[in-house]
Amino acid sequence: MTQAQYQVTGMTCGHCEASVRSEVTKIDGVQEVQVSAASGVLTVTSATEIADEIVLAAVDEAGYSAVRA
Ligand SMILES: [Cu+2]
Repeated sequence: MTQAQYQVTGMTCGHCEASVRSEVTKIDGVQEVQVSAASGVLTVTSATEIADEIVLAAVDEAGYSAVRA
């Protein structure tokens, strides 16, 4: 099991969190997604490491931008 953290820009409320969670949860192999609009921190738990590009693309799909923390 592996965890990766990202810093997301632009989230302001629970709806933003839900959008990001929804897109990132769709990624193959993702087991748990924790996201906080207050801190901007996104934590992705998966069985095996997921390429940053895939997570960043999912965040982009939700309408936000992120960098690996
Ligand atoms: Cu929002």
